[in-house]
Amino acid sequence: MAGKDDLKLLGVLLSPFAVRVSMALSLKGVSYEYVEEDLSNKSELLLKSNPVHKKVPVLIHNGKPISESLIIVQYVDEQFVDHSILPADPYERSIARFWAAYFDDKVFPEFYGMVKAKTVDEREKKMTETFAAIGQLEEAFAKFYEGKAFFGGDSIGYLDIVLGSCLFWFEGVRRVYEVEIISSTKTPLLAAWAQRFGETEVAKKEMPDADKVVQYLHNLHGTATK
Ligand SMILES: N[C@@H](CCC(=O)N[C@@H](CS)C(=O)NCC(=O)O)C(=O)O
Repeated sequence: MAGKDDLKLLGVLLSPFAVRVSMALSLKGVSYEYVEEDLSNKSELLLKSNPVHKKVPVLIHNGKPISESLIIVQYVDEQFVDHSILPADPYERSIARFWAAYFDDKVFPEFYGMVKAKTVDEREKKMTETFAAIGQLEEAFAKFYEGKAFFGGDSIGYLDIVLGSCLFWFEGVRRVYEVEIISSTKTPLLAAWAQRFGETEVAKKEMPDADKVVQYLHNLHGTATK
């Protein structure tokens, strides 16, 4: 990396969206300053950098802010050429983008709805919807990626980062609710992928501890930490 790059990442520890950006920068071997935001008291820098959504992550590159994790990861890939994150082939790239958007539009909202659910009935409904949504991803893996170690091929790429950034949340939810979002029985291809993903250097370095999610869930629902 040229010495001229000044990179600042605004994030919060438990944001899988911010973790995506850390993972992308880590894959590229790019150094950056991480700034932990307080979402109950957002900084002027965050409000000024992402005035539309006022959300993390924001990557500020040489003073210029970029928002929305999927867009930031693509930006990082285009800006820093070492270790491509998106596939080179335009069709494969479109497939990776399709499933990344699918994850954010369909899987994550159901999953987060389950996390936030206030009643058992609501949680079970959201759980069923999460399973249905993740089932489509299992089918996508079989159709487009079977035989590959990662969505990115031999090494992790765009879709790996998008899905992989949520694995610590899935683990936290497993510990608290005893529900496996990705399991060897229902989604065997994704379960094997998740195992491989967890063993990568990037995951070991950038994935927050699932204990933090456990703590968050207990605080959210006012229950004692086990
Ligand atoms: N689509 C956004 C989602 C980002 C997002 O939801 N960020 C949350 C933290 S995980 C946030 O900043 N929430 C603050 C708020 O909603 O006010 C992305 O991919 O970057």
